[in-house]
Amino acid sequence: MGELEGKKHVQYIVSVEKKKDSFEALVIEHLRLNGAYWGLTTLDLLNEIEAVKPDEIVQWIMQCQDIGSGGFGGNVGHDPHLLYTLSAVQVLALLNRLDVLDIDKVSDFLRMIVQLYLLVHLSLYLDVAGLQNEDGSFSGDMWGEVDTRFSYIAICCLSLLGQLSKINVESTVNYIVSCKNLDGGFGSIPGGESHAGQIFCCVGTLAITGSLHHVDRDLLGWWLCERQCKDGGLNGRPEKLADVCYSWWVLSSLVMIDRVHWIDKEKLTRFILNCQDKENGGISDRPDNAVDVYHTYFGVAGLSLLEYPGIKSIDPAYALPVDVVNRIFFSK
Ligand code: BD6
Ligand code: ZN
Repeated sequence: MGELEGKKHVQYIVSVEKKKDSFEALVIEHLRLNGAYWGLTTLDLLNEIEAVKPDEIVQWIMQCQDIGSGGFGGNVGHDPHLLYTLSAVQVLALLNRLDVLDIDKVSDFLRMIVQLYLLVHLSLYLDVAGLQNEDGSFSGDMWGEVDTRFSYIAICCLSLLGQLSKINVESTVNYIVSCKNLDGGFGSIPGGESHAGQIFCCVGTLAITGSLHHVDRDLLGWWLCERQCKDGGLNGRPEKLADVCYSWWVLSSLVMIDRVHWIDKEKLTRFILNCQDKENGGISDRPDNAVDVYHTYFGVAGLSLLEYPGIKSIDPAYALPVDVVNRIFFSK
């Protein structure tokens, strides 16, 4: 089995950061704040956060904030969105610079979005019978695949900011529980198909709020470990190909419910290592494909959960290095 090319991955991340006018940089322009989170967390997990200048990053992040609402956009001048607000909070936590935030302003933005979302969801809920198909399933199209992600983002950010009391945690937990399926998994809406990404969001929300007793650990653990394919990699739902990023979505959930020993760790480690570009650094979704920062991060994060030597431990619920999470919660 090949080894982890940690140094090459660090070079790759730093080079993407510098090539601001390359094709890849253009494609991810609207995702830059997410890219910063993926890239910087990878560097930190590999013990190389010194490869970047924190002050410049903090300054740029604060330029992505929408002054009116308090939320963050994906880049300077972009509309604020929950997704980028989470990345901003995570990167500032990583750099130990949460102090630059006006915490009330950011948490008011989160509260407003959550309330708006619950309102929309509730009115759709009343209409739900009209969306039921003949086979009893629900058509979720009009909601998209975003619901349980919103719950996770709000809970994760507010918890990191020490502001969980700003929203109704109980109703958020109840909503998550209503998305639980008979197979033990979770979907994006009540009745939505189980999907590893949504399972992470739901289990993560329950873990952060101390509500994991709502999970049937054996049933969900069974569904999750069934995600391991013959090639050792994990897929996101039945019949799909293995993909490095699901090493994170599936494994983090398994760790949170204490069932990670149900998968073949060695085969999965080999699958992730086989997705490395050994010459130029970076990790791809599956062997021989082109690398990107997203899969590089989730590959390294997956290896961290597999306790690969030389990588820092990552917290499965907050998706931040364990030492960062401990600093936030235990050393104030
Ligand atoms: C998320 C994660 C946690 C909380 C809330 C969230 N909302 C959205 C996400 C997932 C987000 C992320 O990882 N943030 O850190 N994903 C993306 O930004 C990717 C970007 C991307 C686009 C195209 C190719 C590669 C990466 N994204 C928008 C996706 O849809 C990816 C696409 C993909 C990756 N590999 C194969 N396809 N899919 C994805 O993130 O799936 C996991 C998922 C799905 C639903 C809910 C949560 C996680
Ligand atoms: Zn992927």
